[in-house]
Amino acid sequence: MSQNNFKRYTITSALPYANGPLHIGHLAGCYVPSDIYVRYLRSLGKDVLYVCGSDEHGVAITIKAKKEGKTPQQVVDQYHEIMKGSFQEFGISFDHYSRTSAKIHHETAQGFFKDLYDKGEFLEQSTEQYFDEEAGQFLADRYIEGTCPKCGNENAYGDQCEKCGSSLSPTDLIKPKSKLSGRTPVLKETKHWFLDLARYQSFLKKWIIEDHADDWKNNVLGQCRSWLEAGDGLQARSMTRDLDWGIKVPLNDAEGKVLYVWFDAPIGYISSTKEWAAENGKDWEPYWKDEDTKLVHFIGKDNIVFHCIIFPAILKTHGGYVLPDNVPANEFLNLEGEKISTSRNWAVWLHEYLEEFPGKQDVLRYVLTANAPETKDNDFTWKDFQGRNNSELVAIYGNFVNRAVVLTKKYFNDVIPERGELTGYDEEVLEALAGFPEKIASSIERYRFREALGIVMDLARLGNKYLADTEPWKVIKTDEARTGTILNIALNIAANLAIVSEPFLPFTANKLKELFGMDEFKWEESGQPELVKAGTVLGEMGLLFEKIEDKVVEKQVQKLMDAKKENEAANAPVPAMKDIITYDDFAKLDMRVVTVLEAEKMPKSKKLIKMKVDTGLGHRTVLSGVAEHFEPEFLIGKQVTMLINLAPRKMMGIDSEGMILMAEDKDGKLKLIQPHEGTASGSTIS
Ligand code: B3M
Ligand code: ZN
Repeated sequence: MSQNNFKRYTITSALPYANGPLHIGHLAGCYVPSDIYVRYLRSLGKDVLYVCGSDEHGVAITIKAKKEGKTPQQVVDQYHEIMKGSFQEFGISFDHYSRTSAKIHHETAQGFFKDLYDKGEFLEQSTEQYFDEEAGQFLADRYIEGTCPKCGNENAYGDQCEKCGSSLSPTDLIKPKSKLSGRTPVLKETKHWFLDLARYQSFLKKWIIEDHADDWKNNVLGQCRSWLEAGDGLQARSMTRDLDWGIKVPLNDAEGKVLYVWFDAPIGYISSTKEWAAENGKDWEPYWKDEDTKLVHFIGKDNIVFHCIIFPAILKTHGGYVLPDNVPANEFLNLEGEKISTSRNWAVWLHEYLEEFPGKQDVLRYVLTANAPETKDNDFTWKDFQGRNNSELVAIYGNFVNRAVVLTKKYFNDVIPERGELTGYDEEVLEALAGFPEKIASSIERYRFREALGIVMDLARLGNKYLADTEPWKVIKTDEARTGTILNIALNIAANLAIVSEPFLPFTANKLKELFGMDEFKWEESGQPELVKAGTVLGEMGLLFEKIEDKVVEKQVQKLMDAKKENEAANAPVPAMKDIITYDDFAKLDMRVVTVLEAEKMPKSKKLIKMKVDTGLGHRTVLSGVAEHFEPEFLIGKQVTMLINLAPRKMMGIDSEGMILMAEDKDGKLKLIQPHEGTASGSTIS
């Protein structure tokens, strides 16, 4: 299992759907872990290729396009750029970031399909599927809604009921409805190409459950087992869809059909490699075909079946490709106790984070790793974010490095002092230092990034403790040479810290690199007692970490609460209709356009504003409970609508002679009801 048995490394992380910006769940799920792993391999000097790209097909895209009133192409163009930018900003160091709309990808995916087709690997089956006669198209699972047969939820999807979690097929739904037209769809025959997974059952079982029992993560093995050991075994799965967005099925009798997005997406890793190779004058094939290549897929848990069962079956059948050595899938990250949700806006968006915490990419990387959902779902909270920043990054890492640097500046003019004779304690500390890189590496190689980061922080703790124990700020008063030795050792611990923390905190490590004038991060050089030499002049470092105040995180929590309220309001039902009235009832209401002449807050009232209005029939005084919604100045001069024949009512000692009409939003916000411009005061409303 040692890294050294492989000649090169192909590392992939899931291709995110180009249907929205990235949030912390994406980073925690697979991008930060894969980036840590890759940076570590690079610092070992390995031949590593790290590829990714945008997943631009499937109904995830077409549904978004429909919702935004855009074409699918416009949607993917927009989000591809946004996602690519966010990855760059967070230091996710892909060698190449492609997209599945690329020509090379269409060709590659079609090539795979054709190859499997020619080998007779597909079962051609005609089945009846729902068709929307008004929209003139077959309906993908997610385009059908209806009542769940298991729990009665009226908004179950064609593939799943989100309320009771049952997995469904569209024909299971009671009262199915097309999301395109709202009509009841009809069943119509359509032909599709199914991958007969049963044929690979025994191979997959041996490869995963026997060969990888010891090195794959338990959560991954567990899911694979549940597929492979299910009573009726692996079922055939359709690799094509009736959809007008995607990669055309490369057969003559497949008009209007595209490849299933999960057929083409993983092949995107290969296309991305081809594109990278073409742009860099390299050969792509060894990265996928040479037995000495270690292929690792970083993904989230919802992608396990596709990466451990379906894609390997495709690669195996095609032949000539290596299979993944590991698929270290993470569980999910929740946010403040609730599932992250794009549609409910319950998320921390990366572009917004950067606006509010500029330059603090490493803080987020740190928190997401220290609290990574490696073995179970985990929760991101702003309180934890603040705590880890203040009491770990600032108090341990930052404090240690700062003290060593500041004292060197103060006592030795920024020059790393000579190391004199070592005490027993010095030797002990240097010996401990030497043991760190291997421990950290061992955790990284087993995909235990939280654990690895914990050990990195232990090294910072060691440095902190060393300074606290040796007290150079006191020793300087009596023994400059000894002070020099202490700071020399402390700075060496810091330089080592730079190397071993670089995979996790690349921005911070780079500052240390500048400080020490190091040229590259070489893992093999870490652990050395004299990594940086006496006489070296320290460069500029800049601030590493700074305390985050309560009010800053409270604002973030508030922002989430606001999003929740807004969302609840948006989804709240519109109030039901009141009882029917007759025309005569209606005709009794005398509603007019009036103009507000004066408006002021009622003293001692939170809610009431007193207005004087021109009704066209004279001036009236009205009290209106709108002080929490409008400033009096805003109302002056506005034309609004008023019920003028409402019996006067005394409020706070004043007669209110009528009622100003308001529209009330679902979230309780009031809006004025205003006439078309230039309507005279006193105009009747009917
Ligand atoms: N786009 C699903 C997802 O974003 C899918 C991953 C493809 S990896 C080849 O969760
Ligand atoms: Zn249900």
